[in-house]
Amino acid sequence: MRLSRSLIPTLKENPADAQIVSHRLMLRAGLVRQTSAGIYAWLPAGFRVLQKIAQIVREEQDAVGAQELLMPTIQPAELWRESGRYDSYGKEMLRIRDRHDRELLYGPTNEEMITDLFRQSVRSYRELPQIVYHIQWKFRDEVRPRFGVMRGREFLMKDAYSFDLDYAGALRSYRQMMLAYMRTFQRMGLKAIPMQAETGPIGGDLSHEFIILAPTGESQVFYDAAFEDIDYSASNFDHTQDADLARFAALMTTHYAATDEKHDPDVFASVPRERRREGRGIEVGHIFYFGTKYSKPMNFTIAMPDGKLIHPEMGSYGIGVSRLVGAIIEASHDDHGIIWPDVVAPFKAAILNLKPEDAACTELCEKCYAALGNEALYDDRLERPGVKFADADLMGHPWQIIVGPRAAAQGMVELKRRAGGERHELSLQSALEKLAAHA
Ligand code: 5CA
Repeated sequence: MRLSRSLIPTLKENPADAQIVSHRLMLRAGLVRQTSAGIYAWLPAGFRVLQKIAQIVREEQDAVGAQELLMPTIQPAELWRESGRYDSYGKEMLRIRDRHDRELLYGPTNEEMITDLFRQSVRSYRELPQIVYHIQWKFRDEVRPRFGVMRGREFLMKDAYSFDLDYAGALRSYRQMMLAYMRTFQRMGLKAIPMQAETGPIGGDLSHEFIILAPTGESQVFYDAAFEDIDYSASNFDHTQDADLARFAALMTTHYAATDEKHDPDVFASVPRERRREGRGIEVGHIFYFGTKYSKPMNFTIAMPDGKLIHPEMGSYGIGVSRLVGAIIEASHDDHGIIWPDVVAPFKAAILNLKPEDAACTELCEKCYAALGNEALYDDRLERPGVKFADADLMGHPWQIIVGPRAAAQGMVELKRRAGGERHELSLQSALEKLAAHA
């Protein structure tokens, strides 16, 4: 992309209304713009990050056998009357009437709709277990939307739903999701800790929140520092083997970790003093086991081998895809701006043309841009070098290829790594090779 013709409106000054660093940087780096309270437009660079995060989430859901589908954002009120949540959900639910005076709502979550889809066509024990998921926009009319995309009203969520014949099966699905979640967050360079949590309006009796530690987080958390040393790289866990899942779940749940709602000071006191940690965290995911809470009132039954009918055991599993953009920035920035982890960066590299009116400079930049294509943001603007340096640091591209007239005359460029800040002068060819090797 050529920056001169991109909708990436960077800002020099800090926007007055943004209280936390990720919100400030998302506005300043031109990733998003607010269109109504708690509702954001994703501009080209921000949308690239959102899509990269969604793709990692998708790959890890697929890897444990979940099937992707897409349910609509608008749902009929009747389904929610069946579960009893139409009234209990309260003012957070955006209720709508169509021209025929039919009651609809903009979905805050999809337990009812997926239960309805399953009961229409799944009848036999032979068809279960199954896990399905979608990545879809949700709306919750939060009283106080704040912190940008971290607590929005419209936000992108990955929500998965599991259907099993019995508790043992439901527990297996729960653990498979827990494994998928740890792999997902790790791939994004985040250290998430699963913590016992309240179930809230989703309901049920087994629930974990996945928390990223950050001083600006909305949750107060308590945990055993032993967690920081666990190598949960998780590659040695096979999601199809119950023994592996049990071993993984034990690793995730042995050490004390709880949000303030579930915190038990007496149990926490049994953690050796030097390992007790207390701090703030951002909830990037939340998983729930709730048994027959929806399948029973919605009368979804499955025929067992002996002909008996049972209500399937269910769970639901959410990841805040749009919230993750903010959470990653909270975890990875410095005074100059964002430092994107390579895997979610909107562009792998920025090409900084320090003197567009210089023929050698521009020729080398064009060559570089042709080689990198869509992965590069080419700063071809007629701006001072200082502006380009500042914007590139602000936007946080993992690499900067800096092309000035003196070195360009020799076919040389400067390659800068955003994290760490090392710079090396080398030929364009070597710079491109270095980038390729870093895939
Ligand atoms: N149905 C369940 C699981 S699919 C559910 O809705 N869970 S949730 O309420 O915990 O939401 C899942 C995730 O969405 C949260 O962990 C959080 O990361 C994200 N999320 C929730 N509310 C917001 C919001 N207002 N803004 C941005 N992200 C949000």
